[in-house]
Amino acid sequence: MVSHYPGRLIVIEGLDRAGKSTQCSRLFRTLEQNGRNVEMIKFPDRGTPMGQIIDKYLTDNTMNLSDQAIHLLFSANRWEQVPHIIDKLKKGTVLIVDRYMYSGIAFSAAKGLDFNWCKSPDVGLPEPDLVIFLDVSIETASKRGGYGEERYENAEIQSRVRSQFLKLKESNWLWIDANKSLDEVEAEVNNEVQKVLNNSTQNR
Ligand code: T5A
Ligand code: NA
Repeated sequence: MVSHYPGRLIVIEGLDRAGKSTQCSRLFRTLEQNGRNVEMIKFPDRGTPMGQIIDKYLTDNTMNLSDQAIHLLFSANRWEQVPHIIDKLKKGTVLIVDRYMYSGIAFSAAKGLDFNWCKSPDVGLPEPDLVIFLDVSIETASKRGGYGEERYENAEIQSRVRSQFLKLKESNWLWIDANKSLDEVEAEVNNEVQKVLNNSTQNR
């Protein structure tokens, strides 16, 4: 599916420590070097007032917030960026998005909230042209830097989250084995993104 704006929305998803932020930066650099008008966005955006509550929730296990309330905050944290996202897409920017609604749904549904209820607050967000899912094994992820510091970083939660992601997978998803080296994953990402961008140039 290709959006009706000249820009493109590329989402990178995956479990914790799958390499999302690293691959987003690498993709950004490549596209920038190729002369593309490109920008990176990350969710949660911890820099806004809502993002600061989310950050506290993730880093402070003693903070009590109902599962529904934090779910809605994560979603609102995306909605607050929508005017900016649409503005950029209208200007032809390629937006690289580090986590999106899929993380929102998968993490909350993994806690036991109703799957369809979890989906509803994000209905209407700009649809991605491509979702790249970095699939890392829990063993590999747990050996990567900083693992275990935040609320959801344990094997049991991560494996439940992965099953929820599987339910969200659609035809515009690319599922990559993220246990491979950074360079191998990067090559696959570049390859697939290039296809989406070539496609959109033809359609313009
Ligand atoms: N969440 C998020 C919700 O519950 N609801 C929501 O709506 C949203 C949006 C924080 C938490 O919030 C939850 C999900 C999360 O539990 P976050 O801020 O995205 O989300 O989390 P971060 O801590 O920023 O990121 P991650 O832990 O998910 O890590 P990344 O970005 O996947 O991994 P990255 O690139 O930082 O890499 C981690 C380390 O691994 C190495 C890197 O060099 C780095 O040291 N690495 C590799 N090493 C070898 N081979 C590879 N292929 C490697 N890839 C990465
Ligand atoms: Na990250």
